[in-house]
Amino acid sequence: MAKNETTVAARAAQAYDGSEIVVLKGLEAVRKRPGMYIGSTGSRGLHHLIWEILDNGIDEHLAGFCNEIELSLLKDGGIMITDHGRGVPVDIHPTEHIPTVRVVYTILHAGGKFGNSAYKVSGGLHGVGASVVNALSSKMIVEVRRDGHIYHDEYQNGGIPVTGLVGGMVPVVGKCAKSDTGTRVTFYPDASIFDTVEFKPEIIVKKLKETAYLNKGLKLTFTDQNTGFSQVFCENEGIKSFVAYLSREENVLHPTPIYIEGTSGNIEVEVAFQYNSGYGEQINSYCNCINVVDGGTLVTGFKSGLTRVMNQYARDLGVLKDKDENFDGRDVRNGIIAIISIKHPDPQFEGQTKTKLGNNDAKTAVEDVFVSEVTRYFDKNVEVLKALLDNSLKSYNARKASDKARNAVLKQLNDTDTKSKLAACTSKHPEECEVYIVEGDSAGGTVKTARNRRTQAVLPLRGKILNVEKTPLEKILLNNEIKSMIAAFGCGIAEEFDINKLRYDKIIILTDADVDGAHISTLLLTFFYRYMPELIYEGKVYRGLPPLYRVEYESAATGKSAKKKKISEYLFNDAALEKFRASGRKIISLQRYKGLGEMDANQLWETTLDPDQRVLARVTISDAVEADEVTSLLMGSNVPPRREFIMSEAKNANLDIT
Ligand code: 0RA
Repeated sequence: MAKNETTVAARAAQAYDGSEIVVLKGLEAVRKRPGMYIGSTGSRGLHHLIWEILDNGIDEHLAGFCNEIELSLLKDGGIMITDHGRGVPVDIHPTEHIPTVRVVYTILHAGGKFGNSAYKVSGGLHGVGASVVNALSSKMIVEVRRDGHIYHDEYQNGGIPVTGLVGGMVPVVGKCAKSDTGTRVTFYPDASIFDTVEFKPEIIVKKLKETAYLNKGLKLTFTDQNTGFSQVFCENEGIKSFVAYLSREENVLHPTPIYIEGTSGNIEVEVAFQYNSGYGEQINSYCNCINVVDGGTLVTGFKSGLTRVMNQYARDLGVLKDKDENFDGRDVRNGIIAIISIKHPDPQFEGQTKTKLGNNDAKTAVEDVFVSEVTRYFDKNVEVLKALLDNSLKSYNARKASDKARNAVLKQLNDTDTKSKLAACTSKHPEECEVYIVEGDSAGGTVKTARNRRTQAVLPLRGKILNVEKTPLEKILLNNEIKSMIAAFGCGIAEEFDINKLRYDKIIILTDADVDGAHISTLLLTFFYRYMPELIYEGKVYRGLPPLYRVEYESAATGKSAKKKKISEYLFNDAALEKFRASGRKIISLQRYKGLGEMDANQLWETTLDPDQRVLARVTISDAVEADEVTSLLMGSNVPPRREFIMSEAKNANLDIT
């Protein structure tokens, strides 16, 4: 029997009342398959227990009855969560005939949505309820304050009640002021179920910070009794402050985030957003305080509302003229940081990871509330509106300019002279053709002489290629090296890229085996990865590996009369050279190639071009990602890591020469 499988009968024997067997069966199901209810029995699942109890308090807040929740990590490993809501009802439940509080904490799916419909919304991702937490705890204590009484109920070993009822009711253990109401739940996760039962303060703090932003005015206090650490989270401006926080390092285009709220049907909608001078967009969305990572209908509603409003104003104010096209979504969202938060009575989460909202009414609700409220805002704050329209217009103009530049360049690429540097191959069958991209004209010249003209094309690049990081596409397209690559490959770039038009089966990068060569190859990979990623996904890009050394040695004499022969061999790295030296063969000469240019055509053919002998390394996605990161590091504004990188590379460079 598995460690957490105690039989229902054995557990029932611990209960004081045999009629509870049905309840125990429900809780037993949770203990048998905890993953189905809380996702995992690891640290994530463990913390899910806290969120489940916390959500009940938040629901009470959403219903308008609770402004304060406290969480304390106890010295004995337990956690105590106290809300100052109305207190879970303790009366006898109409159908279960036991105290309602006991129903909530022992009957599966009783959760917070039982009984009356005070609960419009439930926050739990799985909405599994407090009984699941009880089922997975070795001990749970519930203390309810209502009507001046303090009620107590306690459970052990996965939800088995150990408190005797008094006249059918949970016992009163103390008195309090009538105004002092609320629910306190203390529980101890079952160590025989979880891989770890250690709560992590930093995980809790992160959650509470987010929860405070999403529930404006709710005061959340965290205390870790093990360390004495304590922190209060309360955001009176909710997601408006969240956006201000996310924009804190940005150069904002208007002083405070714009905040929108409203209700449509039974869906509550809140949106906060602020623009900055950066590019791109960041939109975070929440449904019932759950981060819907993949967005979905609530984000679609926001986007279409924003695009509609901005285009309408742009026409009304003449920012866009009759002849102009509309702003597209990217224009109006350029530089935005936004939070969308809705409360929905019946959220449907879709997709494999259940991280996308599917409800169509959420789209309509967000769009309607957003459009009507943001219109009111803009009508009163015309200066902000003008700044944002100007921002959209800049993006629109840049987009048009880059479309124009790109089209011009792509058109020009069909002219033969841009291909002039390319030594084409004669075959027109892509499946047998390959193109060598070679560093420098001199190496290029040797490769041209050495190659198989029928199937091997050569494209020499002069010096270093443009770093595409942070260079707009229209500038990139003016770069000659890049132009000749696009022209040679024949398959376009960026959105127009079409791998079916690729003229070669292999694109082989051939650089010297030194720091400069590595740099060029990094820049090339970054360019491919950003603008022609399919080349890498489809495994079309390779690195040629030229040898580092050529050794001549005497063959071992075979038989008396055998003459010793001079034999030569290529070695591709220092390790191979070490191994060769260790073999004890007599070296007649050792040549180190400092670059491709030092090889004659014959040697180059043998070592680097001949498909039967050469060594090629296919470039993988992770090679490309790494190149991209290195490039960002070298270009980024973050100076310290950049310096560090160059220093460590310099060290490598030195090692290389010795
Ligand atoms: C339903 C009705 C009432 C309170 C609650 C649920 C409630 C549940 C939980 C769970 C944790 N904390 C809670 N606080 C309140 C009250 C009904 C009434 O007072 O009339």
